[in-house]
Amino acid sequence: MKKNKSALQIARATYKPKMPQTLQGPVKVVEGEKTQSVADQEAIKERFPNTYGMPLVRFEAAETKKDYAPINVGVILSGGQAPGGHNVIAGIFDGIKDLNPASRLFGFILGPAGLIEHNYMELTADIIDEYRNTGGFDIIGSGRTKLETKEQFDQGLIILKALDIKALVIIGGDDSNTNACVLAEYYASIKAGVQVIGCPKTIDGDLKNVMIETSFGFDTACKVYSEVIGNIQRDCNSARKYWHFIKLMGRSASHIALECALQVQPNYCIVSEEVESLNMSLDDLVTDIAKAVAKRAEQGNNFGTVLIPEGVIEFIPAMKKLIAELNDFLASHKEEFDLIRRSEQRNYIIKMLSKENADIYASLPEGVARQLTLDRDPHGNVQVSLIETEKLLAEMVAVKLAEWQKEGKYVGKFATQTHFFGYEGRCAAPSNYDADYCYSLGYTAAGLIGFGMTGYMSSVRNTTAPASEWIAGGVPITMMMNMERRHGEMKPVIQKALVDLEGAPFKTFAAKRAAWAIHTSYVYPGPIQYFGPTEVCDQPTRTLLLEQKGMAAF
Ligand code: FBP
Repeated sequence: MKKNKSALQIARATYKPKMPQTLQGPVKVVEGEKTQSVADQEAIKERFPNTYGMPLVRFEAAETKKDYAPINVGVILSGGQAPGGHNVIAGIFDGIKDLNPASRLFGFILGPAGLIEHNYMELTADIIDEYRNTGGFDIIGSGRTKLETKEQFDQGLIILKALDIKALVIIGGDDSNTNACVLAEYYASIKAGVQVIGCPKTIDGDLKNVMIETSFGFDTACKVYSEVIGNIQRDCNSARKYWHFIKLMGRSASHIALECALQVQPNYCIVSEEVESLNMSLDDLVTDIAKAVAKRAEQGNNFGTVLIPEGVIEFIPAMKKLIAELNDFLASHKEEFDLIRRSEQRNYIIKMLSKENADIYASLPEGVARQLTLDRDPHGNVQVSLIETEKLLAEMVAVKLAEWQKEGKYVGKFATQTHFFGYEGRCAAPSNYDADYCYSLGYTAAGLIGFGMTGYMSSVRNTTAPASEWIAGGVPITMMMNMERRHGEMKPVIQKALVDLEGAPFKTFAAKRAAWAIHTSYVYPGPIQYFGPTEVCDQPTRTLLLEQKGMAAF
């Protein structure tokens, strides 16, 4: 066995990602309808005069291969890791080599900062081969530097020109692709001669729309979390003594929690979007969970599982207001706050907040109150992954049950375990779905480059069908945009896809959850399988199946 490599890694390196039939030979581009942004058309058009209104494009098989000149391409991994990133890069590499074997690929190191700081490496065949079908972004690293100012774009152009790079692929989430679009527009406006193409990445699953079925990494991450939740469910059904409160990553949308719920059938799953739409308070949420615990206790079942999306705190309307005031306050008083003695910080914040928010802040357990004042991310947001919502809810449910016990309304035992699953899934070896999807996204990006496109996102659709039937093409990024207030200013941004409460995934969950709450209906998905029968190895997520085939698919 090779040093530093597991047997699975060695076997997996030889996996050949499945691809759409159309990409397996010469292709031509077929133009579809001209596009419009999803909202605020006039405002978006005004800001993107060179890249607005372009048509959808689709690749179709051609009789003969066009002649392509060799091209140098740059690639950036932006934001949080997501399984499959290395296959996107492998797909780009193979794609541009197929255009012309003299083409070259350069990776910018540690995210957008690599472009600005001129930190790069050439990605040659031997390097690419080491990373095929592996998880992680370690081939070139990733970072969260925002690429948004003209100075940064000009600085980037210096190195792009020096390396004779004519196209740049940015692999990122909604914010990074918004920035890719702004960069594409800017380079087009100054006739820089550099195309910019985006690729949809994020385990959170919230970069999707009519033309982008899913962001890569969502499939693998959810399968990893579901495996572990399944194991916990089997443990809790064996010992029958704990309630497990499990927080799952997903900064804002609840797609991950919902997908895991559909896979494992827990006793309770919070969907943040529903919490907001019902205008629930923290106490409402705690009461609802406590009721589920009490009902199971009536049948002698003092165990269960509760899934918690990490972003829930910001969807509780009262907490959202509190966090907004805290964000504004800390943005202007951070230095003063840091000088206050740790033991006094809580009282200091209570004094500084409006009465309504101060009352809520004062009612929070010490730990969570502190976590709400921790450093913000580069976008000025609370880092929700640092807030221990799972502990907060477990503690508050315990208090509620103790009150009910005194009043004679609850008889049972309530012992808890808390967990947070996030980083465990972000760099897992990509499932077959992600390995195939990512390779096709990368190969498609190379095709878009070959046909001279800019301001497009690589799109691979129809992915619940066998890979040979997938549809590859490009979507103008401006099509996904609307105007939103960011830091007090209206900005064009890609619309984030939250859980649709009218959609089949949520409706299916809503139809089943009452039964899952009372009965022990756990499903144990087991680990991702990379080799074996297709019904075991090539299943897309429940979310995608339900979205494409309706509730009957469950
Ligand atoms: P992206 O949106 O950049 O893909 O990252 C998503 C995510 O994994 C969230 O689920 C999580 O809240 C956040 O990143 C954690 O960020 P960090 O890696 O900076 O701790």
